[in-house]
Amino acid sequence: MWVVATAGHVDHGKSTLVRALTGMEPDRWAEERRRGMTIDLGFAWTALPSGGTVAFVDVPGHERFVPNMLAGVGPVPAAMLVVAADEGWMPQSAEHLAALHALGVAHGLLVVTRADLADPAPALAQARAEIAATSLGEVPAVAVSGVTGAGLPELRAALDRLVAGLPDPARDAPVRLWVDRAFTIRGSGTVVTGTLGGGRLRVGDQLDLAGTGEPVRVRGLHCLGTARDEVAAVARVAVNLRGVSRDRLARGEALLTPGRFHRTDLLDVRLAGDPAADLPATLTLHVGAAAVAARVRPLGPDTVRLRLARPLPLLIGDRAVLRDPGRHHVAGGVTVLDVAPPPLARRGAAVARAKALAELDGRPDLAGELRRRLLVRAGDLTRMGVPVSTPPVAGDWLADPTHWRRLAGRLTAEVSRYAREHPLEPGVPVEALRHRLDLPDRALVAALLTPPLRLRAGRVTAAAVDALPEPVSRAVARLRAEFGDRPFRAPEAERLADLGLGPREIGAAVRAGALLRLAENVVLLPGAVDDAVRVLARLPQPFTLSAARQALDTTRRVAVPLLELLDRRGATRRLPDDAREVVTGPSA
Ligand SMILES: Nc1nc2c(ncn2[C@@H]2O[C@H](COP(=O)(O)OP(=O)(O)O)[C@@H](O)[C@H]2O)c(=O)[nH]1
Ligand SMILES: [Mg+2]
Repeated sequence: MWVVATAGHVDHGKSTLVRALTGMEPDRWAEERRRGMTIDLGFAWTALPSGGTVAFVDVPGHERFVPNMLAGVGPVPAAMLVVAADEGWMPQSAEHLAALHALGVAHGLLVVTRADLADPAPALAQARAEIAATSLGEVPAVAVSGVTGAGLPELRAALDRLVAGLPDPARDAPVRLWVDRAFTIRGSGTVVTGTLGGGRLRVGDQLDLAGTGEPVRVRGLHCLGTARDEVAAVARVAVNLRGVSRDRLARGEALLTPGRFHRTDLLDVRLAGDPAADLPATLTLHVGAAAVAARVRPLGPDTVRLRLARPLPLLIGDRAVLRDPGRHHVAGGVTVLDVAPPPLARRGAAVARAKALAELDGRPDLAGELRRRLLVRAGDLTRMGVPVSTPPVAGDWLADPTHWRRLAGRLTAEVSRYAREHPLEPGVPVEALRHRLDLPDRALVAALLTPPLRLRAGRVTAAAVDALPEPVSRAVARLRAEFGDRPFRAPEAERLADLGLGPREIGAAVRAGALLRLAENVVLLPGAVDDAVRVLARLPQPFTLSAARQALDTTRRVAVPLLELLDRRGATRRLPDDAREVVTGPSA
């Protein structure tokens, strides 16, 4: 089954056309039939020549009911734009087309109706040109008369070709069913309807209400007027719900697969077309079948932060319409860039955020999200609409690779520092490391450990150091204490000899990860490499050997082999004139 929404100016023949195609009455209300005007959404369906079924969401054309129109087209990926031959292009032809464009609708059909009343050619030519400039692009066009039936076979054939070109829905996706109607049926209780764009529904399923998060159960399902045990996308569905009364449900609510969506009242979006400069402070955000007041805070030239009056289950990449309800026109389309944006409390945070947003395009990007969030739970990202394809570093934590390497370096340095400050303790308590590295979970500390570091009885120790012969580990402990706050002042050869650290002992300590050997009789503590990179990164780049030596507060005897080691590890780069620079980015 496929779902197509109508669009077009009032009285251009949309409902007449749906009636002629389906034999069903899309205007459901007595008032609509009395006034001969669609006020709310109508629903009807028919079999196509190919055997497939197309359901129509028939929308009102009157400018007063544009919000209803938006609720109907919001979840629907294809549109049938209707223009009357005798009236041609009119204001709501343009406004409806603008809404379809704002939502990024890419599949459509132009129908010029009332072709029995006037030559359809001029209306057709103008409408085609208007449509060609939008997300719909070049669309097929058919001239019909809903009264004489002329052109209807061609229209059915064109609809068949239209639906054949629609993308296949993701049937294993979680369900986000935007409610476009809610009512009570005597004997059954609460029923909601909507366009199921992805996933599947079964009788007995538990779903969450987006508004409150409370659980509801599917008691019955109807599709095309028939009871079903299961309905897969794409479909128009009616869902009979257990566990919720009618007055708790309204258009704009959504039924969700539990735990699969992030409900947010704060989001960052990109505006299409017009710049953000002179937007009113409050607009209405139309997304899915929902319409919610939004406070607008401009960030970049085409990016804004929206604070919603109530939370919605939004995904990165969702398309929506911002509309000024007072001025009766579509202010523009938005693409959701971030549904869990950082607060803008610090000074300069808004400017930094605008810069970050300038690089986003609404396509979920795992590497980019990790780069911005550094550490994040896989479940949190999938709930925002980001597919996760990399393994977690611990539990369901994902880490940005560069950040993770830096954390590992900091962890080693913290372990050494702690050992210096608490020489008598058998290692660092895990909680102390978690706190010092500002990690949200102790499991991350454990995951950062690499030999010779290991976890024993809630503390992190350099395991192999314990395995060194007593005199050597005691000598290393003395050295560690003597470094004090000058980590690059390597002890003189005589001092090493005094402590009983000859080449063999030093070799054992290096293998155990307790010392770092730069050259014969030149040793530092293992954390010195990372410390040195941090110190050097603060120098004006590039820097000379002498500048490095001074910054590190050491001598040529240490600085020369230390810089060579950093070169080999790719942390620094030696330039042709012998100056160096710190390599930033992933290889550092
Ligand atoms: N002659 C003629 N009248 C039509 C045709 N389609 C619609 N109408 C008339 O135009 C008026 C508005 O039609 P309707 O379907 O309600 O327009 P909507 O507001 O776009 O849904 C009604 O009086 C219809 O009978 C057509 O193809 N030929
Ligand atoms: Mg109508």
